[in-house]
Amino acid sequence: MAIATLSAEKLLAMYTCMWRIRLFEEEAEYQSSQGKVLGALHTYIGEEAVAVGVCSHLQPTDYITSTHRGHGHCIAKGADLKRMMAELFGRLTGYCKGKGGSMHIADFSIGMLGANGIVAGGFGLATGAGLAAQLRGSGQVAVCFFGDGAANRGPFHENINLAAVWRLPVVYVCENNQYAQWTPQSEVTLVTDIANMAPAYGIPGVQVDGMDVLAVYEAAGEAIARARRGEGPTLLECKTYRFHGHNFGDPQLYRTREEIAEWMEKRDPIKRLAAYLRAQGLLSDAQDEAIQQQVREEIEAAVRFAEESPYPPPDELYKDVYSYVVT
Ligand SMILES: Cc1ncc(C[n+]2csc(CCOP(=O)(O)OP(=O)(O)O)c2C)c(N)n1
Ligand SMILES: [Mg+2]
Repeated sequence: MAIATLSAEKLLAMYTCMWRIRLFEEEAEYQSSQGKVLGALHTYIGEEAVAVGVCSHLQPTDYITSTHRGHGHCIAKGADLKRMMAELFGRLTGYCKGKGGSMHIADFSIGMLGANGIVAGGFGLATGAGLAAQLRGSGQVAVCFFGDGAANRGPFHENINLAAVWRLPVVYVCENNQYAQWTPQSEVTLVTDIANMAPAYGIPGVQVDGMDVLAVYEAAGEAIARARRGEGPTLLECKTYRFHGHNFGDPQLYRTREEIAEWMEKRDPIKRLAAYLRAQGLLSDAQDEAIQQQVREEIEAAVRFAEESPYPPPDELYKDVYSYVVT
């Protein structure tokens, strides 16, 4: 565990947030198994340290862009669990009035510019947000979360190059969980350390253990401070692992049970932070249980809110929906 000078209050807030993500995702999977969640569900279980380590530095006025696996980013940036759960349930009170589902949750009021069903779809949004912040001279930063798979798409290269040239206040955070859907990363690129691509664009590339929230926090802090100073973007690669399938229902035939068990048993980011907090005398059994209980209650309230909310009425069908008509 990296050394970081954080207050007990901040550390416990980070710990609580990691549990909030974990338990939200477990509940979402359960609700999906009950047929309550409409549409695909990609959970962030195992990767909590990345979103929490990075977002713990951000203000509501800072921006993030997310991915198809976006719940952790939303929660770490301060999104409302009730509106998130309602969106998964397809209800009118959800973030997209129930019409977007898991992959389209956005909340501009907290700088969350959107989950994204298009792999690598967040790059242009984050780079644009960084450009806007630079033009305004506001000191805001934009963080682009993306996966190892997304690094093989054009937007990764185009946006990082442009942000480097214009010294935009953007931090590109690669969540390298070593798989893109069902494909091991090593089958689709010879450069499995994504941070090593940074020098090609003339920017710093930093690799960190993405299962260690304090290590992520430390590295993200430097990258974000650099961006705020006007020194340009950083490519931060967090080595991580998703504990569950690519999406809910994935039989995971492309990796072994032993590999999954090893990561879950030895590298669980929540267990690691708990062990650190206990060693520091900052977390007792009773406190730990109280934190988890508080989060469970928040999530139960979110499920109740979603269940009690109406589905969108038919006259909502064409509202807030944009499409091209090809004639
Ligand atoms: C442009 C595009 N191509 C393909 C897909 C189908 N798809 C959805 S998620 C995914 C894998 C993405 O892998 P990665 O970027 O590593 O993110 P992870 O799922 O590991 O978090 C693919 C290929 C898509 N949604 N968008
Ligand atoms: Mg991946």
